[in-house]
Amino acid sequence: MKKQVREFNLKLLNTLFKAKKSQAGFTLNELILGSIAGIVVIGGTIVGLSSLLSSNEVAQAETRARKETSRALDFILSEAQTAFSISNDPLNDLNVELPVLSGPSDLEPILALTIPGLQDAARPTIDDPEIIYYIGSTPNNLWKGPKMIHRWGPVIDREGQYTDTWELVALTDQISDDVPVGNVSCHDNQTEISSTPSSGNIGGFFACIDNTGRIANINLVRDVFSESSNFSADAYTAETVAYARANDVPPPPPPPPPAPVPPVVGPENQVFINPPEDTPITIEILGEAIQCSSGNPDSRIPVDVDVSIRVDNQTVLQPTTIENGSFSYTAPAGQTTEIIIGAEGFPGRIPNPSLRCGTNGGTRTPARRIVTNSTETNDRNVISLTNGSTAPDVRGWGGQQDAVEFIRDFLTPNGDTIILEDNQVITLFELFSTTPTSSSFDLQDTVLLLTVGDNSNSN
Ligand SMILES: [Ca+2]
Repeated sequence: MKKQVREFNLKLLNTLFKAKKSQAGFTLNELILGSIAGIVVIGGTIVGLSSLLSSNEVAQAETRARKETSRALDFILSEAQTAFSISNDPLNDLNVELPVLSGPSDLEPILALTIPGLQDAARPTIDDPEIIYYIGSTPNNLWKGPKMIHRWGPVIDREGQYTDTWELVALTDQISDDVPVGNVSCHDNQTEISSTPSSGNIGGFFACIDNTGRIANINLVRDVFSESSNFSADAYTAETVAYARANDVPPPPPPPPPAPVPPVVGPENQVFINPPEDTPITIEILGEAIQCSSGNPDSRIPVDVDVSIRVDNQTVLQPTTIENGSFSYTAPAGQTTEIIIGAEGFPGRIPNPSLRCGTNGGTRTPARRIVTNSTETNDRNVISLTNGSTAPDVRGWGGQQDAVEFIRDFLTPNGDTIILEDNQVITLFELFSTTPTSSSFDLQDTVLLLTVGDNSNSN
């Protein structure tokens, strides 16, 4: 019995010893193997994490490329679709020479849009200057290359309206410069517009424009790389088709300046007009010659000329003396304006009292007042001349110039006939005699030119 107990104790001790021995640590081999396995596991984790971050960065860059490309294409498309035409030869086919721009020196025009009605305040004589989209280098390192799109055109204000200030503006960057020439395939009836090839590549902004200048396939190839530029992915390519306003009726040209409104000479030589829009009237004194004594210019009688105006038979301007030789008034649209001229000599104003006639107790009335709405004398004492009228053939009294001398600028070369614009009337006054056969009846006591409307290019 004691022996059995002893053997049992030995087994137990042996077992305990083995167990204790196994809990004491790993063998060297176990440690080496364990270390290698650990490195593999950790390393795998790092590689996996890095790959995850990198693909996330690629995805972000691709998303950004897609957004930027679509934003730029949308803008170009919306502008191209308001154009009347898209040039298929933008280097040679513009209304104007390519503008000299203070941008990158390698700008090449790809799209030139004609949008009617645009104006560049800096080039006021150019009709319909084209908006031009260029491909070129970046202007500074705020933009990423290798190429970018620049827009030359009118600044758009906050309300989305074109202004008349034109600028070169960087539109979008990261445009590729290594699109193989063979990647562009325009149709037969299209012209390829792209940058000058270099090593068999063109820039990533190019177009195929149909020969009518109405349809443009616009292509944009944008490089995709991360912020840190430590990788690049496949370039992002997008294409859109712009239709110029092919079937639209062109807007009407601006209305021509209104034709001169022909005045109508009334029965007493007053002038009537009824203009379709507010119209200026100008009266100019061409000359006066009336005097008390034959052959003595010092006895010249001062004359006052006055104007009164009636609109639709209501007096709107009481007789108003013309100062400094001319008078102007704006006749209102759609109403009949009657222009009445009065003329009267004042012998009492002759500087030398001994040369004055008729006023201080004299029996004559040497200078009567003539008004062009009176029936009293106007069949004789006022003459109105219009284009084609026969020139008056009367001599000046007492050494004065003949009537035609006052209107020499408005005569045919032979002096027989009057040349005037249709909106002009010359009015001649005789202020002394009422007898046309009298030698003192010389029809140049006052000579006036009336013009309706603006006649800046008339003679
Ligand atoms: Ca005279």
